Amino acid sequence: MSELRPEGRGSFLEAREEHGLDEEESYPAYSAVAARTGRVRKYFEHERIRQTVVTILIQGQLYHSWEEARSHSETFQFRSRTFRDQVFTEEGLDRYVLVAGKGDPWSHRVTMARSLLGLEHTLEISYVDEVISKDGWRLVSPLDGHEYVYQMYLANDAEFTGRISVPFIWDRMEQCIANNESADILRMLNAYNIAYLNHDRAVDLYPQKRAKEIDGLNDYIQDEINNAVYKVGFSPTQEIYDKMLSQLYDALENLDQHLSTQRYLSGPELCEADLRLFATLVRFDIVYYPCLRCCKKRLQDFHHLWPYTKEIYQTPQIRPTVNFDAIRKMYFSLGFLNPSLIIPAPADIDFDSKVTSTEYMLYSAPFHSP
Ligand SMILES: N[C@@H](CCC(=O)N[C@@H](CS)C(=O)NCC(=O)O)C(=O)O
Repeated sequence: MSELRPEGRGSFLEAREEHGLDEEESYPAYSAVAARTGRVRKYFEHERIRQTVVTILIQGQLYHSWEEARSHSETFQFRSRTFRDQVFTEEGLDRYVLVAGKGDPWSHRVTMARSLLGLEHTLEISYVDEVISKDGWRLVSPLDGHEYVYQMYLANDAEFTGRISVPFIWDRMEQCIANNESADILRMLNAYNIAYLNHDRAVDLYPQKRAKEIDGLNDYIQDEINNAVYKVGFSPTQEIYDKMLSQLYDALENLDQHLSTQRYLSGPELCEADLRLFATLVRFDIVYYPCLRCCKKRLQDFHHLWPYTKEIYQTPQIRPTVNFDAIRKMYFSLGFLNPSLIIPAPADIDFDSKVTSTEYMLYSAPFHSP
């Protein structure tokens, strides 16, 4: 654990500085949207970023490109708003719907928790299309009369300014978004399960006695892994790319080492941080390697991370939450990353292969019968 830098956000902030993003904005999955300062503006003037398709709302109006948004006003301030209501009380979850994407890693954290905690019949889910449309995410089936996600953001505030992201919790009673932060939703689902359903605490993704450690791991993984793959993929220059790539692989090596002595990130039990790491790892060789140029080494070539990923994948509640087709379609349909829009054939990667006895030895803690 000593190798991990739970509080060490230094390299991340430095990278943001170079990418021209400021401290508060989390790096969005595939639309670089943050223009609050001249420095940020300079970043968006870079040719590669200008071509990035961005669907955002500014004072209730939908824009489809960064340039179009800029035309709104030379001096507009873009501050993406988040909704962070703490919901899920003893009244139950009937009034809520989870809106999620099947290919999206931020949604995946939440859908995995929903499945592991056995809440599939307790919390309704509504998916968005696998591929994002010109007007942002569209719901597979309209929800409370809304066809597009941006309409739901406007239900909260007709003058909404911000990104139109999934996942989020839709409150059917209030007809508004209660929370659109995946980290909160994951935590709230676990808390709900502990408080009202799972009294024997058979599954607890955030045990109080390990809370501090898990918080540190979450920070580290968010910065150095979850967001880092996008920092590599969206690097506007060779120099930044080289640096981001080397930081990403340092962190992967670090975690690989960390998992050489324990089964999961914080010990013998799966926790929140494992789900957050897994969401990136399971996508790594499928899309981040070919599409975001995270190609120094495949995930399959890591001694510990690979069997760790396979083991989590093979957990019966997790496997159905992974949709490789949706993952490939989502990323390879992004024109600024893949101008031809040709979706490559699926890579021949066997996530179901049994963790071998060599891997078993390397990946030290007992988990499969050898
Ligand atoms: N803070 C959010 C970020 C979620 C996020 O970046 N979602 C992506 C999913 S691919 C999205 O909807 N992006 C659309 C956009 O930013 O325009 C969370 O973790 O819940």
